[in-house]
Amino acid sequence: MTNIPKRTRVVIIGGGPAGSLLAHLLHLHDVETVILELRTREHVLERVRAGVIEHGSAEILEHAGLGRRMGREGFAHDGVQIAFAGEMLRVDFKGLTGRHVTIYGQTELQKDLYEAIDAAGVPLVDEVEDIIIDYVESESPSVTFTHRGETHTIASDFVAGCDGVHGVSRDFIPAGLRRSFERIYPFCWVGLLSETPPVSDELIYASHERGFALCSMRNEHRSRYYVQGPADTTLDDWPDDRFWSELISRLPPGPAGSLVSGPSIEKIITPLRSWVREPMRHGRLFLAGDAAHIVPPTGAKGLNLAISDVVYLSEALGDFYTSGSATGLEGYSGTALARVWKAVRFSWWMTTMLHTFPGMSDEFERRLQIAELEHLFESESAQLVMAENYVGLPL
Ligand code: RFL
Ligand code: PHB
Repeated sequence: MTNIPKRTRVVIIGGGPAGSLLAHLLHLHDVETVILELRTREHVLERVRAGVIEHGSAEILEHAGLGRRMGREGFAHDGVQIAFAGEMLRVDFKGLTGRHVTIYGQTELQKDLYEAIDAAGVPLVDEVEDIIIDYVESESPSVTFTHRGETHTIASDFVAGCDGVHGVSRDFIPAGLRRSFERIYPFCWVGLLSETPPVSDELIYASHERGFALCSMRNEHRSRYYVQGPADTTLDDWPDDRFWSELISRLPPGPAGSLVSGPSIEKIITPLRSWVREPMRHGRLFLAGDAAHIVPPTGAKGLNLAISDVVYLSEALGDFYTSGSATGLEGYSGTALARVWKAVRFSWWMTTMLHTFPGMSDEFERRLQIAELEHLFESESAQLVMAENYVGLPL
């Protein structure tokens, strides 16, 4: 039975990676928090999502004492492969930037985070409903919610909205003061997880007339694959056989010939969109992670942005409690959004370059796409730009 306090310093809404990492980082600054999560702990721990952790994100997790299992079980990847017109280009992250990415499932990171907050004694109240945030323009905002049929109110100094794309906290910023920016892409990804060895040591991003494909992994025995599908597709359209044959048809002969298929252990449909909500702060309510911005998964940036947001926010709150300075808190939205928009641009660029757009009827955009890919294949400077964005821009 979770003990629900009446007061805390920071109420965190949402116990995904943004919310639980924020709680952990604030604990390291000696700042007390409570996490309110809509779903059960088991549900949060079972969600299959991201796999690529930027160089800087991995360093942050290590410095926060969360790197032990990631160091043991994660894989450092020094580059990725881009497949186009039957050829493969290796973008050499290590050679170009001296940095790499780490392949470590979000599911594993979420386990590490819940272990850390449990060890720190942070209260995590799961299955909360009907969140209402009051008095965000005052010095004492409060959060009221229902838990197992009872209504509770927690008084606080600050509220952090880390409740993801379907969250409610961002709507407590008054309508007249907020703006959204959105681009919906006319396709989705169908993702499949299988107990099969990965087809390649590194990720393969494939551009093909039949549509985009991605070969990723979780470990030596577990692969994660994606294929582009129509925007209105459903899982019924994708029995395993169709998925595997579509994937293989989009890969160059080498990986197509060596790919090992097997029964799916999980399958999802992910719509692709870019969306940003500004500002990320109003009074004492702060937004972080998917609650404020969504990027298409092509650039592998969503989890990494959640991490950078909460680093900025925890440092600003840490400063406030140690020195009384509100400078970091006042600058939070601008600082976070500057980094967010660069990731939005990169994810849009990767998505536009690699997918087949149903609207490419006049062939102009297709010609531009081919020119973009050829330039990437031919130019080390273009590869450097991709590499520095993929491994992660500085915080
Ligand atoms: P989350 O993970 O959605 O967590 C939000 C939490 O808030 C809870 N919640 C509420 N709690 C209380 N009250 C309410 N009213 C609530 N409403 C919701 C939810 O239950 C949930 O637990 O957001 P967060 O913490 O901001 O983390 C963001 C990341 O999860 C997300 O950006 C990434 O998974 C995106 N992503 C990737 N990111 C990467 O950096 N690298 C990748 O390789 C990568 N691959 C991916 C991805 C996302 C994917 N999908 C499924 C969208 C691949 C895929 C297929
Ligand atoms: C994944 O492994 O799930 C993954 C990897 C790279 C991406 C997106 C998803 O760009």
